[in-house]
Amino acid sequence: MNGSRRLRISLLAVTTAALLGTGMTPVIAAQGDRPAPAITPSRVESLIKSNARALAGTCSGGCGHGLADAGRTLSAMGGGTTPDPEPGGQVFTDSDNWSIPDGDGRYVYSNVTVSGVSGSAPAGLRVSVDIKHTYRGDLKVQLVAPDGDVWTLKNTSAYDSADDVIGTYTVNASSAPASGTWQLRVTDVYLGDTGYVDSWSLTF
Ligand SMILES: [Ca+2]
Ligand SMILES: [Ca+2]
Repeated sequence: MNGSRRLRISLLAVTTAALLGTGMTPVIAAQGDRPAPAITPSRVESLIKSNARALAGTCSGGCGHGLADAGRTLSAMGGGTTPDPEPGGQVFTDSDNWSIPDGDGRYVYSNVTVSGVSGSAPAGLRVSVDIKHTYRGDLKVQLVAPDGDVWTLKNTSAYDSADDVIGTYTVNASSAPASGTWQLRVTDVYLGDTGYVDSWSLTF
């Protein structure tokens, strides 16, 4: 992706468009992953004016610069007219509940079938996990790829007595194909406290 196109520009006062001639200043805020020093308030103002469209009809007291045109102004700034979408996009989820066997060495598996994603899985595959449990240190949580690759998302920890495993892990899964059956597998290594996989998802 072109760096400059990552610039996300929000037009906050498009509705004040017709007010250009009244002395009010529409606000255009620039946000982005990198500073955009070229976009200064005065340049924005100038671009709004030079890209404005004429107001229809007549205005008592004058029409000012006219109607601000967000699209034309953003194009003139070198930005897109549509913000880039958030990274990633396709989410595959299993939200069925799966009880985790307690302290007997067995795993529970929850499957997510990915289809329609060609090639390899991303280097930044996001794995969101929601496991309800009364002592999360009991749990070892792993991701299994369609080709059998395994990544450990979380290991057991005898002293981690907090509840639940809720979070998002990032896995370099580029060694695995994207499409196929992915598994979250969870084991509980200490008897007593119990829980279940509430849901989990993969974001490609
Ligand atoms: Ca347990
Ligand atoms: Ca659930």
